[in-house]
Amino acid sequence: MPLYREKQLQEISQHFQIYGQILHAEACKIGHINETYTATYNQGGVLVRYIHQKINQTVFKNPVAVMDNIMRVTTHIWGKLTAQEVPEVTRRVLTIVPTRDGKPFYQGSDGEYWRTFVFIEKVQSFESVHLPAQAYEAGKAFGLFQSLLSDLGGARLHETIPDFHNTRKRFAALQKAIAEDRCNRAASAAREIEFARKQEPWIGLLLDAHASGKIPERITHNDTKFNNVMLDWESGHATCVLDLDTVMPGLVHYDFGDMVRTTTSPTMEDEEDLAKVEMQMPMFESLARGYLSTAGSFLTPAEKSYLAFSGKLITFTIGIRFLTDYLLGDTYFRVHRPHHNLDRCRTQFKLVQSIAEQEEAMQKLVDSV
Ligand code: GN1
Ligand code: MG
Repeated sequence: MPLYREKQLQEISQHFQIYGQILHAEACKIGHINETYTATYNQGGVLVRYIHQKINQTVFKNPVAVMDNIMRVTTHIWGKLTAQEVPEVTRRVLTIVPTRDGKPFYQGSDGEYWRTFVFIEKVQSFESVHLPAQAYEAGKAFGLFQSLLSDLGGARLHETIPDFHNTRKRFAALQKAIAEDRCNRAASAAREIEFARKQEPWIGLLLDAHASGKIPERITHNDTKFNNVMLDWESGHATCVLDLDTVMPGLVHYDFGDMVRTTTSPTMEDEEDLAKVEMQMPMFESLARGYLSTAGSFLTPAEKSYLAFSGKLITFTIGIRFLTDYLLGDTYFRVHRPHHNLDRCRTQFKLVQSIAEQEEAMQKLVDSV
C-alpha cells in the first residue's frame, strides 16, 4: 500500500473510538465498489483488527442514509439474537465503531465518508462455491437475515440506490448506452447485445407481479453474492453476512436470484472459459434447502413460485449492468484488465442460458422442499 494511504489511514483512525495505536493496514481487494482496509491495532500489547472503509459516493449518493439504514438493521438484528441468547452475537452481525463525536461515520475535509467495523476473526469468504454445503450456508444465512428483519419497525428504510434491481430501467440504460456508443465498443459486444435484446419479453415479470399486488415488498439485502457470506474457519458454517450498503426495501427474489447467480456455477464471476459456466443442480438444491430452512416460514406461495425464475432474472440484470458499464467505459465497476466488464457480462449470459434450460426442474425442486 502506498505511504500516503498509510498516512491517511493513520489520520482517519484517530477519529474513531478505538483504543490503542494503528500499526499497519492492508488494502482488501474484494468488492467492486468501496475501498476497504484491514487495520491492525496495538491495544496494550494485544493485536486487534478493524475494518476501515471509504464509501464510494459515485455509487452511494447519500452516505448518511446508507449508514442510517445500517445502524438500524444491525441494531435490530443484534437485539433479536441477544434476546434469543444466540452465542457470540458479535460474530453474527456487523458491529459499527462510532467516531469520537458519536457518529457512525467520519467525513474528512476532502468530503469523503469513512466508517469502521469490528473485524470478525477466524472466518473467510470465497469467490466461488466448492461444496453444496457452502451453498446451503449462504441460503440459510441470507434467509435468516431477511427473516430477522421482517419485523423491523419504524419508517421505511432509505432506498440507497433507487431502482437498483429494476430490470426494465437497467435495460433502458443499456439501450441508451448502445445508441450512444460513446467508446466505440458496441461492435465488439454485438453478440452480447443481441442476446440481451432477445430476453426483453420476460424482464418485467417480477415488477408486474409486485405492481399487481401478487408479491410483497420486504426488507432485503440486495447484494447477496457468495463472497458477502463469512464462513467459520473451523466449522464451515456461515457466521455473518457483510456489505449492508444496499439493505433496503425490495423483493425476496433479488436476494435469492443473486445467490443462484453466485453459488450454483463452479466458476468465478469473470470466468473466461464459458464451457465451465453452468447452473449445477446439486448446488441449487442445497441453496434452496438452506434458504427455505430460514425464509420458508414467512414466504408466500406466490413468492416461492418465482424463486427459480429470479435466478435467471438477477443473473441477466447483473449481466446487462456489466455490459452497460463496458459500453460506457468502465466507470462503475472496478476493472482489473481490458474488457473485464465484457468478460463478466459473457459469464452472466452463459449462466442465464444454463438456468433457462433447467428452470422448470429448478422450480419443481423448490416446490418439493
Ligand atoms: C457490486 O461491491 P460488490 O462487489 O459487493 C454491485 C452488485 C453487483 C456486484 C457484481 C452497489 O457489488 O450489485 O451484483 O458488484 N454493488 C453495487 O459482482 O452496485
Ligand atoms: Mg456490494
